[in-house]
Amino acid sequence: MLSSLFGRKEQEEQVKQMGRLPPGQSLTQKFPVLHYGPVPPFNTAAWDFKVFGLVEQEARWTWDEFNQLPRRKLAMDIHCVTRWSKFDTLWEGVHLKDLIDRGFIRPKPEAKFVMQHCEYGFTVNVPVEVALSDAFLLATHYDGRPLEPDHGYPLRGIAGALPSQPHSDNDRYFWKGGKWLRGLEFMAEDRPGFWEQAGYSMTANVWREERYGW
Ligand SMILES: Nc1nc2c(c(=O)[nH]1)N[C@H]1C(S)=C(S)[C@@H](COP(=O)(O)O)O[C@H]1N2
Ligand SMILES: [Mo]
Repeated sequence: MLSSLFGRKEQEEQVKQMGRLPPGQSLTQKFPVLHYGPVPPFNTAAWDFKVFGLVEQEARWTWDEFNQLPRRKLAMDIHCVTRWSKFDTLWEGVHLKDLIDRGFIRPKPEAKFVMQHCEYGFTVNVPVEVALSDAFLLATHYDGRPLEPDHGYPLRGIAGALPSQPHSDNDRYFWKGGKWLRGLEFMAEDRPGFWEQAGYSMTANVWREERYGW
């Protein structure tokens, strides 16, 4: 953990020396909010989560059912394409690999990409390896509390880097986690999501600084 006794600049120097500050990023102690469009309301009774596309069997969970799935806690460094990074953020939620290992989801062998489907039709694409990596989570909690509405309540994808393992090939910019997540579609071919259609990178690797363009 970075000592909060230090100021922003000192903390940034620390993570830089640890190899955790990607090129072109700077450390923030705040938690900026970034998204397109309004914050959707959450209706417990109407909410569901769907897994579809290239899976042996489609799945659908209500909010109550989703909360019975196996859970994990995860510390993450998150890196926004707008150049702020936030370190040692703590998340809790459901990990896709646990769902697959326990047979809740069975992707077909030809599934190579996952599209996250969010409220209001927002989408974001990642390769299956990223979605199944340790640095990706379907998060319901941040810092021990349910997500704030602005940050994706009740469920969002989290993409980032593991503090203990910087420089993995699976480390993505933070936009690769969709807020207000409602479903996952397994796909054989890659498809651009919302920001990718607007010119952001399909791959979004933070260490290779893949910000814009395909
Ligand atoms: N549904 C939805 N999710 C989204 C976005 C969005 O516009 N809509 N923007 C992405 C972008 S560009 C970023 S940087 C992060 C920001 O998450 P935050 O607001 O919690 O910092 O959410 C990502 N997830
Ligand atoms: Mo972003």
